[in-house]
Amino acid sequence: MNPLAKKYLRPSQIPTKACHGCGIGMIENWLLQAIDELGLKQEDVVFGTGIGCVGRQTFATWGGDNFGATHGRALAVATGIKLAQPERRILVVVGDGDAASIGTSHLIHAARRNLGVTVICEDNMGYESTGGQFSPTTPAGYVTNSSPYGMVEPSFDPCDVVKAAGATFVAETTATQWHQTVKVVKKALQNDGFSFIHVRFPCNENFGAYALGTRDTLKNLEWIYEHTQGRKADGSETDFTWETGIKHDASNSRPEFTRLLREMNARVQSDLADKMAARA
Ligand SMILES: Cc1ncc(C[n+]2csc(CCOP(=O)(O)OP(=O)(O)O)c2C)c(N)n1
Ligand code: SF4
Repeated sequence: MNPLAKKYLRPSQIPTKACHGCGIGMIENWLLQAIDELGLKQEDVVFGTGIGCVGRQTFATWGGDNFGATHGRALAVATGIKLAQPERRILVVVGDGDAASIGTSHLIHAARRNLGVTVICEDNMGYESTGGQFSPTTPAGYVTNSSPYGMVEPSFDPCDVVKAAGATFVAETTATQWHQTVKVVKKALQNDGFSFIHVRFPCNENFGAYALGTRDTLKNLEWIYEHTQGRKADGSETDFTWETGIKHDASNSRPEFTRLLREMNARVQSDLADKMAARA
């Protein structure tokens, strides 16, 4: 067994139930590497997930404390946990539908508040667990199960959204960038505030089959690689390029949200105690 999996994960949850060649397990391995390189223990991290393939394949894999939230609501649960247990690192792993569609409102406001969580948005460019419908990150023009004539809507970039909302650390990588992903996850986990990492990965089963016409793992990964580089294997330009790397780093530049809440709570309690004492 992978030594990092042995150190951090629950043996009953391995191997993953994901489809052959899916990128979810690979990204989780990179998260473990970042956690390990920071010297964190199981009890230092609370691992939260949403719903969907990303949620289902990673839920309760972590050997320490876990939570699984309803679709789009992981950051609401994470807020309560961070408030109660500020010393823990909260790692939230969600899909693009979860983070950037049904959960967008939570995402924006968690960024605005500078909630102390690290969100890993694992983006397979659609709602894959429900059969491959398009999501807000499906590239325009691409065929999915619910856009047989091509995606009519323009996509949006969740990194731009959280940065504009006030996130203090924002980065983007793809499933072809192992070392870069580990590096930015380590930086994200060291920010006592809202960190967001957007990682695109291949879903061979749905996105690959509908949009790219292939379930071949290597061809799907090659498509991701080409769009990370902006160039195809034959040297021609791709139809678009993902800009990867650190998009914004203002780590530890403003107070973490639940710290402000706890400080306010202490002031309220002290004022109440003063008033009670004055009445006695
Ligand atoms: C409140 C709610 N609405 C809708 C659903 C149905 N549903 C389950 S997974 C999913 C889409 C998941 O997409 P994404 O978050 O991108 O994850 P993926 O499966 O692609 O990894 C939807 C709409 C649900 N479970 N709960
Ligand atoms: S449907 Fe796609 S995202 Fe879901 S487990 Fe299979 S390959 Fe992975």
